[in-house]
Amino acid sequence: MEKIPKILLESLSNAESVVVLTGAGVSAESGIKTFRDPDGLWAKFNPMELASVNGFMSNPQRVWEWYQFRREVVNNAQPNPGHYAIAEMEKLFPQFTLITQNVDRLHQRAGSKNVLELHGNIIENHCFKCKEPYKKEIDLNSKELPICPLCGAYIRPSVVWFGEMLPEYELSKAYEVSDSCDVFFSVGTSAEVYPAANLPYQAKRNGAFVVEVNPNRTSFSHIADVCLTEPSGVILPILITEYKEYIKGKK
Ligand code: BJW
Ligand code: ZN
Repeated sequence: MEKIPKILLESLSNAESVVVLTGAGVSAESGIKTFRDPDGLWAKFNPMELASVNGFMSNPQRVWEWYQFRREVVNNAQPNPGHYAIAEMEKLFPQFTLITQNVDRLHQRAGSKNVLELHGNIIENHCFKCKEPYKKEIDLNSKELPICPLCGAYIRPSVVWFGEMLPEYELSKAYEVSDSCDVFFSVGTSAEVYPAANLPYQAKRNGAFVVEVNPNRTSFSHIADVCLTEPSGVILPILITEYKEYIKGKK
């Protein structure tokens, strides 16, 4: 029995441009904790202490160690079928953009090429003060907080913390593709953090067919044209299979 509504398959078959926005839920099946689920990171850790400029300034060592711990988790994780399905989508449509809030680089490891990282990533680092990229390899077993060779300030992970601006190019490109796409997917995100949470609304306002992939309802669910309420690692591979069958049947 088919699990994907026909109307979605039909919209995809007519689509010139498809956009996928992802959040932490996509990596949940890889064993990486989300932020706002009951067992998520923010249930155990204070975001203002660990993911803000003030948090870093008041205890840089603690923040650095927390990111070292998260890097180790990511290093030991593997992309899951949801990541691979999204990487395959890139090959199925004339224009495809993946906008991710995720900082774990699992999309790229699954083969996604056209990726806009809205919140940076935890793999790279730069100087807290002069912003110069820090290229030396980081020993994941070391707790030592590196110092910038140029200005002597602390090195920080290249993520976007609360209160910080998102990278300009990525954000403007994300708005541009969301404004003009035919089908927009919001996958594994609670859609609570701005400005990323504006993008599905933006797409909807501009006439896109909007799909939410999330086992739980979000504040955005009532706006979506279709809600696929299963884990992304389960439903996205099914979507790909059913879409290919649908296209074959249309020829
Ligand atoms: C599954 C699943 C499965 C589970 N399959 N799905 C009021 C006061 C102060 C600030 C603000 C304010 N109003 C707005 C702001 C701005 C603030 C903001 O939005 N705050 C809100 C929380 C209210 N935004 C910012 O500060 C941003 N900058 C900015 O706006 O600059 C201008 C400005 C400055 C100052 C004031 C106002 C404007 C920056 C945001 C940076 C976010 N950074 C983080 C941390 C990154 C680094 C790190 O990882 O350490 O990014 S926070 C965290 O949330 C992370 C994520 O990318 C982001 C989004 O979370 P996501 O991905 O949606 O995860 P969850 O956990 O929320 O949801 C997971 C979902 O998956 C759930 O729905 C599950 O159901 C689902 N799921 N299993 C599919 N198998
Ligand atoms: Zn520096």
